Amino acid sequence: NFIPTPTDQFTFGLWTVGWQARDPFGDASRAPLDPVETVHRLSELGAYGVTFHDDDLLAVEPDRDKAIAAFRKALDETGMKVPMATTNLFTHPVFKDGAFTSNDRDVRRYALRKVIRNIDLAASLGAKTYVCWGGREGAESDAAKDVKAALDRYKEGLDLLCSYVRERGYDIRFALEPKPNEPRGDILLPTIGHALALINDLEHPEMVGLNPEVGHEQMAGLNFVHGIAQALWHGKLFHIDLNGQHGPKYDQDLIFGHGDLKSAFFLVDLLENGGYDGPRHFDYKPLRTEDAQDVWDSAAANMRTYLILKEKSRAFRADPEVQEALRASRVDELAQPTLAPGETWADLAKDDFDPEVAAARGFHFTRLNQLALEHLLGVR
Ligand code: GLT
Ligand code: MN
Ligand code: MN
Ligand code: MN
Repeated sequence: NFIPTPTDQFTFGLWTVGWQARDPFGDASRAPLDPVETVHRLSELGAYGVTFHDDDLLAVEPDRDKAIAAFRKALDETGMKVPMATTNLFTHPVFKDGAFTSNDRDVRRYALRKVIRNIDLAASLGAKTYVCWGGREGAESDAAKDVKAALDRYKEGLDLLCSYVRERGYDIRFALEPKPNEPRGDILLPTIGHALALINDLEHPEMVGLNPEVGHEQMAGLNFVHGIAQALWHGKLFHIDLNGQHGPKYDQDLIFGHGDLKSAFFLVDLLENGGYDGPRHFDYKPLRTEDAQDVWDSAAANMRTYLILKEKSRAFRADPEVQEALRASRVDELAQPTLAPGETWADLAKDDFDPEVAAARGFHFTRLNQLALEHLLGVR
C-alpha cells in the first residue's frame, strides 16, 4: 500500500535531493550528489521523472557534454522522464539584481542566452514545460527598481522566449513560478494572481501558465488551495511544486504534508478531482540535519504522503455521511447558475424572498470540516 509507481507521475528536481544544505548561516552538511545516482535512486523509489536547472547537471562533472551524456544514459537505463526543465538565473552573482529585469542590460541579454541554451537541451529530452522562477527579479528598495520598466522587460523576455520556441517548433510551454520574497526583499510577480495578470499582456498568453509552489503562497499568508483552484479555472495550471510550509516565515521547502497538513489534504483532493493531469512535482529540501541515506527516506516520504492523502480524499468523498453533509451545506447548489435559462436582471424583481428567513438558515460547515478532520486523523 502507498507504493509509488511511474503512473503516479511523481517527479523531483535534481536540486531537491541534491541540496547540500548550505544556508545563510552555515556551510554544506552533505556532499554533492551525482545526477546519475539521483536518477537511479528516484527510479528505484517509484518516481516517474526528474527535472533540472542547466547548472544542476554539472554538480560533479564540470564538462557539459560529458555531464549530459551521462544523464541521458541514466534516463535510458531507467526509463525516467524529464517533463520539465528550468534555468538557474539566481546563484551566480551576475544575477544579483535579477536576470530578465536586471537594471544592467548586458545581464538581461546574457540571461536570455542562458535560457535559450537550456531550452534546446530541454526539448531534446522531451520536456513539455519550461519553468521560469524569477527569484532575483526584484528589489530591496523602491528607489532601486522602476517596476513598470521591469515589467516591460519581463514581458519582452518572455515574448522573446515564446517566439524562440515557436521558430524552433518545440512543443514547450512556459510556467511562471510566483514567490513573494527571498532571496530578494520583494520579488516581482509575488503571487499566483500577479503572474496571471501579467500573462494576459503577453504576445502569446496561451503559451504561458503557472508553476505555483505550496510554500510560496503560504509565505504570503495566502490559501494555496484557492490559488490552485483559480489557476485551474483560468486553464493555467501547467505544473506544480509540492512541498510544506508553516505559515508566513522564510521559505521552508519542507516535505509535502510536513507543513500545513490540512491544506495538503484539500490540495490533493483538488488535484485528483479538479482536472489536473500533469506531474506531481516535489520541490522540497531534505532537512539540513539529514545524512545521505535520510535524503532518500525524505524523497520517499513526499510520495508516500501524497498517496496517503489521495486515499484519504477518496474515502472522504465516498463516505455517505460526508455526501449528506455536503448536500446539507448546499455545496452543490453553487454550481447552479444564479439566473435560470432565459432569465434577465429584470426577473430578479419577481423573487418572493425574505432575507430574515434566509439569514436564519445555517450552512453547517462545522460538521463538514470536522468530518474532513476525522478522515485525516484516521478515526473514520
Ligand atoms: C529554486 C527555487 C524553487 C524553484 C526552482 C526553479 S529553483 O530552488 O527555490 O522554488 O522552483 O527555478
Ligand atoms: Mn519551486
Ligand atoms: Mn520554496
Ligand atoms: Mn525553492
